[in-house]
Amino acid sequence: MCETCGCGDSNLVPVEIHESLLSANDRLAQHNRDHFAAASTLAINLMGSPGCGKTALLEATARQFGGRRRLAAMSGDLATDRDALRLQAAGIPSLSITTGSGCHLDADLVHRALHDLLWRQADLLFIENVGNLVCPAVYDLGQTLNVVALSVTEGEDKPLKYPVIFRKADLVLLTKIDLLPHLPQVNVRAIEEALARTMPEPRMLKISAVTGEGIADWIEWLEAHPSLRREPALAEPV
Ligand SMILES: Nc1nc2c(ncn2[C@@H]2O[C@H](COP(=O)(O)OP(=O)(O)OP(=O)(O)O)[C@@H](O)[C@H]2O)c(=O)[nH]1
Ligand SMILES: [Mg+2]
Repeated sequence: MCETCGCGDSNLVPVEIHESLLSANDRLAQHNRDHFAAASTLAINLMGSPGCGKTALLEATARQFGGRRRLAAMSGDLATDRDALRLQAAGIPSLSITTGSGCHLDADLVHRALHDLLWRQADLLFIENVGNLVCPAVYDLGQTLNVVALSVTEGEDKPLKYPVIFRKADLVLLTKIDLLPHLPQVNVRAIEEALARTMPEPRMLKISAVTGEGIADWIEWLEAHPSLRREPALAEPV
């Protein structure tokens, strides 16, 4: 049961308390946003179901950048720091935000993590949210971009069934496309149609963290963002 957003049982959190929690969160999110702007760091809230490939995407992202951009990451995880360790091994300064029973990150958790992570020099800060298609969509973290990863095995109807998170997404990454040859029943066109009915400005890229297909397009999309520092920070791969 989620005590903050009441996702487990909405009767347990009165509406007025829920709204006041959200407005407190929004104030802190703005504070985080000010920090990101002052440091010229593009912050990305990466969301998606458990196991959809968020950490694998970030590992592939680090490989593709090859040190041309400074990256940093924080990973929301109920009980382990495994994702942060994977990202550190991939060369991304990272820390874990352990949420215990919490099913999402909030602005306060991110703000506290900002004090413990060397992120100010980073061009891009990836905030890997807790694997969940519901609550992460509700809590502003101060990010500039919302990216949702959706793997090919989750079902074509997920944008229709979980519309809030897809409505807020600036980009959807269809992950694990290397599996498609083994999944004749998966209809990518139906996923695109569901996104077209959900996202105000539908935008989807197909990627595989395993083969690297589509990762260059994802990097190109990030590089095109107007608030990303124009000159890549580092000349040589690390
Ligand atoms: N075939 C294939 N498998 C992938 C791909 N990306 C991730 N996986 C596998 O999917 C599983 C989950 O990947 P993760 O990167 O841990 O997923 P996640 O979304 O970070 O998971 P949580 O943080 O636990 O929510 C692992 O076994 C990965 O090896 C991909 O592009 N293709
Ligand atoms: Mg992960």
